[in-house]
Amino acid sequence: ATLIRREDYAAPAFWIRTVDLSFDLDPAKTLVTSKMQVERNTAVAHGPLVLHGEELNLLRVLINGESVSFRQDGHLLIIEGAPDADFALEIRNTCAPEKNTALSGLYTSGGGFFTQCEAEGFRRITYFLDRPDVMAVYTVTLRADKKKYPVLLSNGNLLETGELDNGRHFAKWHDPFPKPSYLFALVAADLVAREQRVKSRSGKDHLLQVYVRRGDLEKTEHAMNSLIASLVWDEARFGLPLDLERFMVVGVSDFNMGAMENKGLNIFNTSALLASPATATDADFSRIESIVAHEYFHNWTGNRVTCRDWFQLSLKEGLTVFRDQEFSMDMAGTPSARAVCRIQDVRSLRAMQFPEDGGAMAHPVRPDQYVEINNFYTATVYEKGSEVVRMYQTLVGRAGFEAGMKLYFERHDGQAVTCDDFAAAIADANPGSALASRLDAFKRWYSQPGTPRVQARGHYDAATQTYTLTLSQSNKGQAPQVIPVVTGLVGHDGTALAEQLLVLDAAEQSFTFENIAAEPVPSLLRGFSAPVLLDDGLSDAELLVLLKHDADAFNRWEASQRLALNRILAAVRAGQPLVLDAAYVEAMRSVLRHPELDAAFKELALTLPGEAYIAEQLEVVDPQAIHAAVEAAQIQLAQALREDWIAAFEANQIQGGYTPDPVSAGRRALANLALSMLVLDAQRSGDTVWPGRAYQRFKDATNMTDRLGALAALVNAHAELAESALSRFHAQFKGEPLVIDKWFALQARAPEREGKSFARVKQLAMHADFSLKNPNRARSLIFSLALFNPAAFHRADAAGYVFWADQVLALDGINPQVAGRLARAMDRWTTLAEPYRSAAREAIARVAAKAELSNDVREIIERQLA
Ligand code: HT7
Ligand code: ZN
Repeated sequence: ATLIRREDYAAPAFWIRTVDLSFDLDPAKTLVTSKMQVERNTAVAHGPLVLHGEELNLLRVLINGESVSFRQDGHLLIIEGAPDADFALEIRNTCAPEKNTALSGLYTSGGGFFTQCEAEGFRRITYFLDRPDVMAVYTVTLRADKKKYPVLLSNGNLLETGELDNGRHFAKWHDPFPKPSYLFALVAADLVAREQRVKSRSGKDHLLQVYVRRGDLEKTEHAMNSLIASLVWDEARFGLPLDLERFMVVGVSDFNMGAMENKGLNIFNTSALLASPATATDADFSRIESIVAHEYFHNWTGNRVTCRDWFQLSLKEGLTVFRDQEFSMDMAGTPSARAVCRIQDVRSLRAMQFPEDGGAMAHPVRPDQYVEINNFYTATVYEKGSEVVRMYQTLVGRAGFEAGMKLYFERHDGQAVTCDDFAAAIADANPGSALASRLDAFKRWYSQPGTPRVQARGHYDAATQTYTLTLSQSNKGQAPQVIPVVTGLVGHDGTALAEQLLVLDAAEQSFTFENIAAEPVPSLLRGFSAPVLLDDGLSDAELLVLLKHDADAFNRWEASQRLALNRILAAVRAGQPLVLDAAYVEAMRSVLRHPELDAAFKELALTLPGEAYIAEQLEVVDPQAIHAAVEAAQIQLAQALREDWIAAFEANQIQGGYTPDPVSAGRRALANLALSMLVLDAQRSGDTVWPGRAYQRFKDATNMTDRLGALAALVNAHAELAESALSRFHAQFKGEPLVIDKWFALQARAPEREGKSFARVKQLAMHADFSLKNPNRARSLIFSLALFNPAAFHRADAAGYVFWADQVLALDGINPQVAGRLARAMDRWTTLAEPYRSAAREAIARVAAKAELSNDVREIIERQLA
């Protein structure tokens, strides 16, 4: 395996300007002919033409119509005698789509052909300069059996279709925009489309199409609406129009990630595309909206301006996540619905990215090296990358950021560029801003891994009526970063005294507020203005002031989480059972009873911090102790607030049809939380009424959110009725793979009780519906256990780790990318308490000992053992 280093970047020796590809599609053996116009890069001295190719059968290589000598070295095809003058290169090869279980390159799924080329899948289709800085204009001809594959799609505009011999037909496509090979796509399948014609602000007509399998058409309305909303938003917010007459979206059920932004032909995992009230939850509706938007937004941030090399991945991913988060907030509408979006984004950043930044795979937003680029599609590149973009906006203001984006496109449209180019555009558009004067220091966010720790301590001087805040930062001895700290001062009676953007750019700095009449409570990092761990030293009394009065909804929620976290950590650290105090319980009761707070906010405030986030606060992690403390807190909240849970459940029943709007979704979420608390409490008290009501609601529900919520209440409480509800659910939805995924996931994520959840997962791994070959199914069962159910996974008898090692090895033989992701479940093993730590090391060593591991898994495992 080769280590690729960012500092070794060199421009290619050749450019490929145009590609004429033709495919004779056959599942066993597809013939690919590629005719390219190639020219030497005059900026680079002489060198051979070196093309990438993997798992291909090479048939011929011609230069200007003549055969040419070449050699093959591993995955490289080397032509020493490539001419200096521009030339035509023709390559013919075959590949085997039906054998492609890795789902990278050209593969079959559900009887159709699909492609996935990012990051390096194109080289599994044909030989090419498969790197993002080589941009070409593509013309693509597809030939296939007409009956089996009536729909033939590729990027750009349809030029021609027609009939061929032997029941075959063809379609010819042309994409006028030069693009890197990772944005190439083709689809050949039996699909139907939902179509919509739209007119953009500038008056141009566009055809939008969402292609799916025949029975799924009614589940595409939400995706189409999300696409239209994305189009409108990008033109209004950033002045970025759709540049194509036709924009296609296709669903496929075997897919390694959520979706892919191929130019004009986005390909989606069906889980990120299909939704109906009966089969999808509110969370699914919201995820679909944001992924449809994300892929659409890539058309500018990623496709029109792309990455020079894969180290710059966050240039497109961090920026596009930022854009989809802003879109979701704007779609949510009200200030409190926007805050709910922000809270959800931060919760997931803390659950996924913070552990990554402290673990074996810690890397900067712009990594310095990799073995397998697929391992770097991470929460750091995506979510922390988005936080970095958000900090630009905080530092230059919203209008300043929009001006920066405008300059970025003016300078770089049609180019493959770097994160430095983006930083320069935002700073140059905002001379004199808090960013421009600190640009070099700000860029440490791209190069320094780890989550900075910020400490804040305040001092009030009554004599001078000043409040001095001293902020300090540290990140494993690295240089100080530029940390925007949006700060408010709140009076003990709730009066808003001040709000200011403080920019911390040194190891320690003091900021003084004048004319402060009484000692305030500081509300720091409002809206989570930087991705840091904050120690503000606030007392319970001060947190209660913020919970009640803070004008910043994010920090009100944060106070609720801090109050819970302090109690859970104290119990875990002391090795004592958790006993909730009256002050905390009463604070939670006031939130639940509050006449003005939204249901969505109440649900978030009353949900305890996740076990992964709790683990991040501890030096030595005992997953069972954390789980016991969280469970105790839940049981006590369930009992103490029983009457309030009943009231919340009753008050949040929605009459009438289903709509996934934020207000209704928030009410359903609170009703589901209340129901799960009531069923949990019934397990303690022996009451049968609430389990019975949950079962009834499960049966009668008219949408998946309510049905799954009621089922989860029964399963998570280990109620007796859970078994019959699970069988009923399975029977009812056996024809709906995405719902069966939920059935697997729900059981695999059930809070552990006496080893039952783990035993259930092992049993389900033998279920007739289970298969490791379909990534969604593998994720629903195996990943749910290993990455999302710590107490079921980390067992004193090491059985969880043995199971993990077996599954990683089995998956690696099928799909290395997905296996690499599963391997990550052990990233934080060094912080585990004994006996988990030793057992974990043994399991990792067993995987490492396997001779023929993929690069994907080997890189992760070696980093874990380093
Ligand atoms: N840009 C896309 C990344 C992606 C991907 C990467 C590696 C392997 C398979 C993949 N499928 C999609 C998705 C996105 O960020 O929009
Ligand atoms: Zn993306």
